[in-house]
Amino acid sequence: MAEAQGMSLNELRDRVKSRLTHTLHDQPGKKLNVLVVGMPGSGKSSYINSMIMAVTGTWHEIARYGRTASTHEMAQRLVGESRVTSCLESFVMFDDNCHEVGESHPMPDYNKNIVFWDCAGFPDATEEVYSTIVSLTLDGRIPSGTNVIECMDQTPDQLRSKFRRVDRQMTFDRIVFVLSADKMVPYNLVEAIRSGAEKGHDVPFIVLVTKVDKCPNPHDLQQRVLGAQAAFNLIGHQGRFKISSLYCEDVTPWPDPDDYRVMKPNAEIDRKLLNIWMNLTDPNIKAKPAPPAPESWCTTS
Ligand SMILES: Nc1nc2c(ncn2[C@@H]2O[C@H](COP(=O)(O)OP(=O)(O)OP(=O)(O)O)[C@@H](O)[C@H]2O)c(=O)[nH]1
Ligand SMILES: [Mg+2]
Repeated sequence: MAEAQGMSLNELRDRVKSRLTHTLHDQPGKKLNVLVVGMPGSGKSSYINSMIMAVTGTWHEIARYGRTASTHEMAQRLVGESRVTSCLESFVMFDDNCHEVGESHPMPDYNKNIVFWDCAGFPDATEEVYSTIVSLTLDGRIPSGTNVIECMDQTPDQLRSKFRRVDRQMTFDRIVFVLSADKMVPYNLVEAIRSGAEKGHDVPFIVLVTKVDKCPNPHDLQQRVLGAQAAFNLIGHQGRFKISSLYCEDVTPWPDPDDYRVMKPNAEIDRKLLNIWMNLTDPNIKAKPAPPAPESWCTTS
């Protein structure tokens, strides 16, 4: 990442656009899959939208985020309005809506082969259930659109038998764990995801601490970050730690209520997220392929 230091924001953005355009260009049909996990309301959906905004400068809500869900109670109420993610849902990044009407695509030769998977946050799931769901997801056994919240009351064995069908084309290349700076580190969830991710996959991690603006005291923020680093115990380049606020009404609202735009570009957020793009698209960081499925399981080609 040292090479990205000292670059102007525009240079960094151009470098990222070039990386995105060339990602897997020698492997037609293959996708770069990124699984986004974290506690409810931590900012997973906002992160996906913000990663597009950092590259294009256009706010495009592909993952529905909790518009006003500043508290968990509000988030609970919004479940009925589908503002809270309850499914495992895949999003092709930089689709044809990612730019202003009348403008051309910011990366005309990009293959639309980067897919982010927004996974519902699980407030009450046991470590074993969450870790099984993460592991099954990484095996390519949970299809996009599955309501994973409804699966939470099942046992690991029930889950394994429910999701028998393996998509052998599917591998996850990265996991992004989103942690909110104003909340305690969810140790159970961290452990569940670590063990789910390690079961035969060894998927490189990025931990992103969000909502830094909600933690104005630098000492408190430092304590949170140290606690999270200890919980993840990230080593080598299998793990990266990032800290940034995301595009949201609290931090980056568009100043003119009569303007159709929702979020105002923010150079500090863009720089941090573009650096995350550099890491996500680094061809030297690789996940191990998922282990072969037992023969008794039905597989898709
Ligand atoms: N202040 C502040 N608010 C943020 C930030 N990032 C996201 N938010 C807000 O936090 C709320 C929850 O964000 P979401 O992106 O919906 O969170 P989520 O993790 O997808 O939530 P679930 O789908 O319910 O699990 C929304 O109101 C966001 O606008 C941030 O960095 N700072
Ligand atoms: Mg969400």
